[in-house]
Amino acid sequence: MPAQDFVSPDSIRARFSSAMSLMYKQEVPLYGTLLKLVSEVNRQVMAARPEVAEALRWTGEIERLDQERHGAIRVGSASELATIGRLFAVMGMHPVGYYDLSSAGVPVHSTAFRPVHEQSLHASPFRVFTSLLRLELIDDPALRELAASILEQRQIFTPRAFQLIEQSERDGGLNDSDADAFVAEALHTFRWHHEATVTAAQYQQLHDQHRLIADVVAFKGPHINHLTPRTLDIDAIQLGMPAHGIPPKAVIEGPPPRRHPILLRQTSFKALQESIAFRDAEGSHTARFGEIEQRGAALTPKGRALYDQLLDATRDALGGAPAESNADRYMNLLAEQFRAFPDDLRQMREQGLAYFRYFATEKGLAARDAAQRPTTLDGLIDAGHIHFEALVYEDFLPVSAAGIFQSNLGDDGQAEYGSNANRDAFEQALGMRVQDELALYAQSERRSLEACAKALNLPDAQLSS
Ligand code: OOG
Ligand code: NI
Repeated sequence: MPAQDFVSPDSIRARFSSAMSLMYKQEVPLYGTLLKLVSEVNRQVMAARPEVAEALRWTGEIERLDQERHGAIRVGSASELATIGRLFAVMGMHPVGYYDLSSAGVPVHSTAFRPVHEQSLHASPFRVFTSLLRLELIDDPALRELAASILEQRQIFTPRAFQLIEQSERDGGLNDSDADAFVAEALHTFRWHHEATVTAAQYQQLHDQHRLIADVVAFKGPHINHLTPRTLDIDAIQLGMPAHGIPPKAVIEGPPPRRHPILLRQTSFKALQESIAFRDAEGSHTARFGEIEQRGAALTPKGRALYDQLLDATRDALGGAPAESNADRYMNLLAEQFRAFPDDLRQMREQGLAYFRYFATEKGLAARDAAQRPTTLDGLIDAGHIHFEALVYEDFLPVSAAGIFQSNLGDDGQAEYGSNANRDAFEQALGMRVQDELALYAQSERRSLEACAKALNLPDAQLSS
């Protein structure tokens, strides 16, 4: 088949993202309520703070805001992870970053499957935070055996999904109707199943070891456990949730409120209790929850080191994990520590704390052939020939992710696994390397400078940041 008949992976991802959203709205009606609350708040923010809307227009994010969502799944074995990787690749989603959550008491390690180029992110920013259960961290050998043998017997992909993945890999893409078929088949992998694959007693055994283990092992597939919209004001959402009958977790994960948001702030609400048909009895399980995120600037290694240092200092000062009882004190300590992180885009740029996108302005374009004009990036910025905006953070944060996991697993009985980061083992299971997110941000920034140089008729080298 000629390649021009293939639909782009971006388009397959966009179709998949909206199909997932539709499915999740039907499965978890509260998600629909949340979407309404988020779009209401986003509209209010853009009306009240024109500078926020203006920044979103420069970067084009205003167009992707309503499309914006991430989801999360947990898989049980290396072969499931490897096939998930191939399935996501069909829709242009690649593994970025490695997250070790064992140090926070969750026996998984994870990556985010996401588009990597800014144009693809713009077309459809959908991402899936994907965790692999680490059976090797279960200390009871009999239970480990049981879990492994149950997982071995399940098949989380439909035969037609396998065929279409292979076809896409072989031919280099899918045509329009095959793409639709692929989306429909892929959706099955992420559905909720009312029937468990285990008896009530087996479920209890797995659950007693760790709730997460039961969630991964006892079911037919890696049900999507949340879909997260992006808000422009997470504090307003946190405050507004109770009035909508949605009880939020105790604290917002990530950095404190700022004029210029950095990285990622997240909050969530508790899992739903769902009735389950075990093989021998009726019962219940909690797995699925709601989450909201606010995204800000991607940080350079220097900025990220400062963020990690300030977050650690906050937790040290608190003397424990943030919870209901110390939520106010935690948020105050966080705000206090983060005074050391400049809340000003110019300073963040001058100090090399964040990545940026650069744009040639009307004024710059008008002076394109002028004999006299500034020749350095700083000079062009000062003269108003180049405008810059923060590059948005597209990834996740390990401490925050652990907080989201914990809030939905219950604060009781936190397990201890020590620190067990093992990126090599994860990549071996996945069958490929995960990409370095910092390199992706640096490339994206570089491309925007190259585009400016071209638009302004300047030699590239002149605009090295
Ligand atoms: C994933 C929790 C982490 C995030 O956005 O950081 C997460 C899970 O519960 O499977 O979703
Ligand atoms: Ni999430």
